[in-house]
Amino acid sequence: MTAAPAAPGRAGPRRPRRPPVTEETFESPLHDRRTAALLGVALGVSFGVCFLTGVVSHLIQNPPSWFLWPARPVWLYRVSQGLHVATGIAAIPLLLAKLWVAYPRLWTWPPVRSAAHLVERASLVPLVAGSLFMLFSGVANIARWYPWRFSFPITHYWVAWITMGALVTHIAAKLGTTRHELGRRGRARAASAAAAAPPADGLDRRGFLATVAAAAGVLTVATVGQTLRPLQRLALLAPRRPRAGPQGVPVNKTAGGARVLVAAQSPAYRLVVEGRGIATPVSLSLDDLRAMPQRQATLPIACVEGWSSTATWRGVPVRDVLARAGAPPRARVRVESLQEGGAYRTSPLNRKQIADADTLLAMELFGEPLHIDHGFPVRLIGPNRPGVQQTKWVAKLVVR
Ligand SMILES: Nc1nc2c(c(=O)[nH]1)N[C@H]1C(S)=C(S)[C@@H](COP(=O)(O)O)O[C@H]1N2
Ligand SMILES: [Mo]
Repeated sequence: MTAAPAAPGRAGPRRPRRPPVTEETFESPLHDRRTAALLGVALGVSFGVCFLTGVVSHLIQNPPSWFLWPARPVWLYRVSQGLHVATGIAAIPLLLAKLWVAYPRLWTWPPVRSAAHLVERASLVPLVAGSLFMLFSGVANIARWYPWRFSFPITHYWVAWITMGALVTHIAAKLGTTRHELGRRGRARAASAAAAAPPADGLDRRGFLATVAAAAGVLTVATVGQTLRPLQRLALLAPRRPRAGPQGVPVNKTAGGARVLVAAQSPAYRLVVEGRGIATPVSLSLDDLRAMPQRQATLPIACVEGWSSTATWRGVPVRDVLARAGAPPRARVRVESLQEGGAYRTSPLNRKQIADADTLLAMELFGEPLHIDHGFPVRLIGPNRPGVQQTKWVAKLVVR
């Protein structure tokens, strides 16, 4: 007969009580600090690029007075927003893997060791919730699915700052561990541990990380063709193809959806130029605009949703129309659409964009009159602008 283990409490000496589940309960060798550190670095890079490109996109769309976004190079916004969406998508498998590797640490005992440890643990709440929200809302937005009532751009922007604040706290707290795990001694220790105990079954660290990298790679290759022409045929998971749409260009908002079918096709259509320095508003018919010197430009539409499509446009430079209306030099302009509601019915033009001859009031696309869904009779198209600012069905230029 074996002795029964002493019942804790009444008779035996008091030992610190441990909960039934602790960090040690989780046995997979993949829940280790080195795997977590490697994934953390990959996530830090993708979140960093995603955040910076997101802030740039936000500044372009809500320009403060000190911010003057240039019109050149033509492709800059396309690349920056393509990176924003691609790094966000690639971060999905990285984040899920990181959460799985690190979650046993939630059962760390004792739960709080010091004030710094408390801050570090508390910052996990905004970090994890924020990261999941950012990736989920971003994917829903590019799929044009809005299962919520809040404004996507405003919420996505502010939650990004909260998440980054929590991420900086987290990195500061983990810098020592990461350095150690990825440094020479960490590598040596990991190698000797692997030699001592080769995994009996299942994935080893290398296999696990390769699987996560492959998942990120497949997601990237299956979506990045929405903006990278050579990979277009592989863009099986992308919501848009760069050539699918009327006149070979995707449409984001149709004329019917914008309720401009009647106004856009009315013979009474006039483009009005008014505002600062213009005593009497100038009103130009389509024939007036067609009689002016035309200019052709090959420029992409680069949507915030990550797709882009290059096309050849023809029309009148905005600066020529402003000159004809007698607008003062170095002015700024607000472009207004015939569309009466909706967030994208107006867009700003800064002085660099106006000075660029390729900032056009376009009337033709690939040599044909604009399709009404692409903004007939007149749309704005300018170099290095986000798609949301390429205003369709232009009715008015307001000089400011
Ligand atoms: N008036 C108006 N213009 C608009 C929009 C809109 O909703 N209303 N959407 C913008 C967005 S988000 C994009 S990406 C481009 C797309 O242009 P396209 O439909 O010709 O491809 O149009 C822009 N111009
Ligand atoms: Mo867009």
